Amino acid sequence: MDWGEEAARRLTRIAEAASLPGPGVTRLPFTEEHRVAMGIITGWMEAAGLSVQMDAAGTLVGRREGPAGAKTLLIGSHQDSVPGGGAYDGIMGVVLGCLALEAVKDRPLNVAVEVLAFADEEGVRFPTALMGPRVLAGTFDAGTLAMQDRDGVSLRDALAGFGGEPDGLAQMKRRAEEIAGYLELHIEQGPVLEREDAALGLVTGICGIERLELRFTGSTGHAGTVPMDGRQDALVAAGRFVAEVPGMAREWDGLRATVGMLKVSPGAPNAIPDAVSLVLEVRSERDAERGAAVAEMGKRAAEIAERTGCGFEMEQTYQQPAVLCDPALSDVLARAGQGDLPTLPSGATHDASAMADLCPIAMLFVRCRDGVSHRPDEFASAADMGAAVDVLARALVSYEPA
Ligand code: HGY
Ligand code: MN
Ligand code: MN
Repeated sequence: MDWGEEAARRLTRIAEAASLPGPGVTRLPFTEEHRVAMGIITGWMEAAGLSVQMDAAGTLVGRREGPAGAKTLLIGSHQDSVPGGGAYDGIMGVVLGCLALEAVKDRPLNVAVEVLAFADEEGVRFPTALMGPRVLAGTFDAGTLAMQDRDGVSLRDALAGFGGEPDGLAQMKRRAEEIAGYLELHIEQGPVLEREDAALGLVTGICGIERLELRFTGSTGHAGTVPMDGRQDALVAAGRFVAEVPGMAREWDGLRATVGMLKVSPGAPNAIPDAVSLVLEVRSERDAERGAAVAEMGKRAAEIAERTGCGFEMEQTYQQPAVLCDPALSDVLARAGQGDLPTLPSGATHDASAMADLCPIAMLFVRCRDGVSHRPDEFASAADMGAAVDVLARALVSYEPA
């Protein structure tokens, strides 16, 4: 079988069948689209000879038993997408894992293997993410079950309604000594492999993330009668800060800072804005630098607010530390790569970020056309996906857990 062409066929099918209408793929967790995807992924896992069940966190688990007492090697990624996202982000790692196991179905392995299709990595529907891997790693915060989506549905109710067991999550922590490691194959979502004319690359580490809500407060008034002098316009303060973010980010090598959400009130064309809240996201491979950058940006924001006669406060709403990939597990992929795979850091985060709290992790990137992701035109070629299946299949057959 041409594993790459099969991967392309399957990804096209699931993108069409399991998505809300509209450009690209929109498949949020614990939705009808997710349920359709579960049925399709079940077929992939069964074709690979895996036993299939959904765990309490809504993760679909396909398992191949190993020799008595053998450790389990985990392979996985996420089934969900961003709204109007691509057909490869996340789900590619699930289909390539299934195809590699299908390719070695009749070969003996030294480990048991599980393919994991996690429900929610993007954190779009709820202001939290990575429930699936965090439950396995024992780092899940049950308090997040109370978080609600835009319709006021709690994560708890959405999970229960999908057939998950919110009250069974605590018992799902895996025993680290039983797990050999976690491998995630993922589209690069950046331009590096394409620039290096490489189909595949080994990930060195995954950046850390911090998200902060910044609130600027001024005083509203009639846009036509209040003189320009002396206004306390919260949007002017926020706008001056947003305009400075790119320059501030460049002061730290490799740091990324983005303002992707902003709310204005009263939000009327004839009323001076008196309250603006925005979300600043800062990413870096180096947590200490990220912390220093966030502190400096907060300081600059406060100075801007003061100069504009506005109030200011900043609150951290999310953070996950940078994690390094395990050299020994990465070397298993490198040797299976039969040649020198280029290495690169990941600016995007992944389920592997959370799995690192349970076991060693390694990631294999697949070349991404034009470095475009989180967009309908995200694309990886069948040939490159086929190369990834070959590397993973060779890694599985040769793998000897430490
Ligand atoms: O935000 C990220 O890096 C990932 O796509 N959720
Ligand atoms: Mn993504
Ligand atoms: Mn992803």
